[in-house]
Amino acid sequence: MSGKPKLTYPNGRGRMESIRWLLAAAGVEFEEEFLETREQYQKLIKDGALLFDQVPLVEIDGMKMVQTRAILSYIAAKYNLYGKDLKERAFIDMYVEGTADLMGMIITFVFTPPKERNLALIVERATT
Ligand SMILES: N[C@@H](CCC(=O)N[C@@H](CS)C(=O)NCC(=O)O)C(=O)O
Repeated sequence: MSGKPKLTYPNGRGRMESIRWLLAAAGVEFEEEFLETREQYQKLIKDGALLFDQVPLVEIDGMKMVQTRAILSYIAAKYNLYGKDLKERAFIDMYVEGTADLMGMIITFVFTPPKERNLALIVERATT
């Protein structure tokens, strides 16, 4: 083991992308394992690596961390990127929750029939 955090996720941006950005902003190098088969994913579950049977999985400081926002909070706090005081942290949390809502809208959009999609609302939320 190299000591670098190890990120496990399918080969795509998805929920792992904000974690990659945060590590990059903190100047931390990391390794990645891309899940390409169902068997890889099932092995992680069988080995007890996924607390809620979901990825992203980030192995860091001896922990197998899941849940995107918990991972982000840990990395942000560890590398002093989580505000200088409680109020700044509150604003960071509000921003994180707002962007998570936006991400939810985008994910829902993909699975909504084309005639029912409201792209204008997503663009408005993303830009204002
Ligand atoms: N609340 C979790 C949601 C994680 C999640 O939905 N992960 C998806 C991939 S993006 C997953 O593992 N799906 C497989 C499953 O739920 O069986 C987080 O924020 O990390």
